[in-house]
Amino acid sequence: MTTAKRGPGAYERAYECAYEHAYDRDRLRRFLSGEAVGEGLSRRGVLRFLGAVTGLAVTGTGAGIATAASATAESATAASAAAESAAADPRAPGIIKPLPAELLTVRGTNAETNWAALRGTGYHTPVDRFFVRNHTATPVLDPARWRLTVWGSGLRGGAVEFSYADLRALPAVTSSACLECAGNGRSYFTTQQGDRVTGTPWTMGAVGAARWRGARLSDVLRLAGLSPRAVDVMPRGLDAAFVAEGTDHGRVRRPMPVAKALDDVLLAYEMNGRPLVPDHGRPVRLVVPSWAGVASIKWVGDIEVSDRPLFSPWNTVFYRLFGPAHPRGGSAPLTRQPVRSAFELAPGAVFAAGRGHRLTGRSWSGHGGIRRVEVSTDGGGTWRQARLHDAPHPGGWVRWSTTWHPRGTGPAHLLARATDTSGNTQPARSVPNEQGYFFDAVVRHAVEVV
Ligand SMILES: Nc1nc2c(c(=O)[nH]1)N[C@H]1C(S)=C(S)[C@@H](COP(=O)(O)O)O[C@H]1N2
Ligand SMILES: [Mo]
Repeated sequence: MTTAKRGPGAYERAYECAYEHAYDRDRLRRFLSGEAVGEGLSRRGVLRFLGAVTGLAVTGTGAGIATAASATAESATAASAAAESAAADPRAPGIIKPLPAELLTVRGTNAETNWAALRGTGYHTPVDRFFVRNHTATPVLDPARWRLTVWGSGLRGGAVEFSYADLRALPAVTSSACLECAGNGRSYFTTQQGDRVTGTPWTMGAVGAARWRGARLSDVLRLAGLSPRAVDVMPRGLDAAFVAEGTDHGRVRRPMPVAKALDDVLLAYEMNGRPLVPDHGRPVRLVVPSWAGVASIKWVGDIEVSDRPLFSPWNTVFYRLFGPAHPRGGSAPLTRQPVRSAFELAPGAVFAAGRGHRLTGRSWSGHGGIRRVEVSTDGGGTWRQARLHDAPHPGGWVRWSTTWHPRGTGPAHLLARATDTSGNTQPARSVPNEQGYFFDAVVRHAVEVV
């Protein structure tokens, strides 16, 4: 566990830091204009907030790391490549692959998979419809010139560099795993529960399963001279620094405990049997099975290995749960993804009354395989078990199906509720948090019977 690895002092510092970062822009503005008296953040706290942000943005420089300036130049190339591609398709700034509206829905710099486009596609999500979550823009990197630098106080010696050929020469491992954004389903906090949350308003399409192939992170760390004193491992992307609301958070990076890094994490160079495409991390990305997608750093350029706990905005300000239902100062950094389900249907799909329809969907969990899926076609009144088409597999999903004979016409709601092998079942209501992570409640999928 993350908590066991960190001293209580470090945790308190993280909580304090995150607490100071926890307020969204509106609340900060209201505070600064004197409106938010009694919300628990002092003016001195705000000054420290601003100082802490600057401190976070300048951490972690090491030998052989591309500068933010060069990453920006690469992003500019990506943006113009995206502008030239597929004139008829909707565009997302910085995404290179085509984004046909039947397959993907653009949300800012991101694109989510349309669930209806997964029907009949097999276990793995085809790359053409796999969701893209970019904090900035896809950089175009040349595998022949790419280097991975492993460095830090958690190594016995100095920094060690790996080329693409070096990684390819290591034993290759293949792993079928879901990759999912912690904010997947976020829009349902608002549309289904009336909660106000911030962030990309995903429906349920910020998830995919792929066959990943690459080197084990554990092999690379051992070759780099991992010290027994190492505690945390922090990979960092080569994409441009993430700047939001005037704060430069630096390049995307997120620490994980050494125990996870040595367990099942890959430095992947292939996805579904082909070299990674730029949007999904070419030439090399991390794949951190079962964990929030942000851990799976794309375009990795360096990995800091530390003998002390590491912090970045992605385990302090972001990817923790804040709000009245959570510990003051925020939850521990998010790791394993919750249980979720989706129908392979468009929102508002239309069904003919008086005949049978095969309903299909998928369920998944970061806490194990999926043991049971129940479906309700009467808005949650009665439930029946769906047929599972895949064996429960930790880190993966299961496909399922059931038959529905709608009688009356008019609007209806289809519900799917999964239970994982650890005993977690999707609740009727998800406990809200300010940034809208981990929506795990049963989605009420609106359809129409005619
Ligand atoms: N370097 C880098 N890595 C990154 C990100 C990013 O913006 N930059 N986004 C993260 C997030 S929040 C998610 S959910 C996954 C998305 O991976 P995908 O775009 O291949 O689907 O990548 C993660 N890795
Ligand atoms: Mo994400």
